[in-house]
Amino acid sequence: MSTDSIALMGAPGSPYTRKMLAMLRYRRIPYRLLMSGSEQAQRMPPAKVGLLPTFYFPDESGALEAVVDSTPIIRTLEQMFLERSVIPSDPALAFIDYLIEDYGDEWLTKAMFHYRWYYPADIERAGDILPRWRGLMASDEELAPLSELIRERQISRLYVVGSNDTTAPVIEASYRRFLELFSAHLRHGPFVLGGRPGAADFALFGQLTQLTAFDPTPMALTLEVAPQVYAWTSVMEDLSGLEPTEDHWHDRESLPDTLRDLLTEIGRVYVPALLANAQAVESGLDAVETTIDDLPWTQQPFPYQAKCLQWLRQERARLDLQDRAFVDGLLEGTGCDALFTKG
Ligand SMILES: N[C@@H](CCC(=O)N[C@@H](CS)C(=O)NCC(=O)O)C(=O)O
Repeated sequence: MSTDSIALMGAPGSPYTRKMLAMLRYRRIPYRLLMSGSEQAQRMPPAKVGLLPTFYFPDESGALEAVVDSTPIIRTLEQMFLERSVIPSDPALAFIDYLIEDYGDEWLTKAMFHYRWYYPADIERAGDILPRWRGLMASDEELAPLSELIRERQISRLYVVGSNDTTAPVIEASYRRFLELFSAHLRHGPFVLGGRPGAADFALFGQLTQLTAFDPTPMALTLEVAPQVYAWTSVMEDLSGLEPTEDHWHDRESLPDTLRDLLTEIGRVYVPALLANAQAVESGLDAVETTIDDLPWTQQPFPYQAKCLQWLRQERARLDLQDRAFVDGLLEGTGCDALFTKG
């Protein structure tokens, strides 16, 4: 077993797996993907929390240790490999990149999971294909019970992302707006923060691999509303040929207005959900009750996302006064400023 490549376990239907694979390709970091459920994957050390992707890094003794959570893993890989960084060198833009990465990982994923397990056509497709990724030689008879199992399990987990009849209109309207805003923003890119991709691009890409190219309902919507985003997603799959330079990042003094529009969308939907969730977790409530877009929003409290809010605040607190003033100026009036003024 070669040790000079990074080992990870994942699956094609896992948006965070796709996020990290595209990032590894772009950074030309040698890796080997162990398909979730495969014999090879089962021989690897288990992670404390069973999440996809799971990475395996050697500890001091050289033994492999299982590690999960793509955002801190990206930062670990930035320490291990110095070329082709996905973190903007301007600390203020690095914070904006972090905020948009978090939006992709924690809000856009609500649309991804919602569309997949809410509509019959999508439930049918996902239930049919997901077990095939683990059983390429299995017969349809063998796969049928697995399909049923996966459908039941995932539909019963819709509450984790807060997808229900009350929140469906909020999630769907926000996805449609994201498509329109991101389409417009790409014309000033072709990436979120300029001519080279950041962690934010890979986070958005991860969820879009499913929303644009697998689940039939959002796929049709994306092609209708934002063919640009459909095309962008397929290009992001492999950026190993790009030759990024420092100048490819946007200059903070000439950021396109479309970036502010995107931040305003984040402030409109993700921020109120994040703040209400943290409040509910802190107060030990059974439910998060708030309004988003003047519409009711209700979901079960999600402790992991309460941590996401803390990490966002820590990232901003790490900025020096000048960079923080710049970030606060950029976020003022977008709704994202509430992250640091409320609660
Ligand atoms: N914050 C984690 C999220 C990873 C995650 O939730 N992965 C999904 C698959 S895309 C998963 O493993 N879900 C648990 C399950 O389905 O049991 C990351 O960024 O890596």
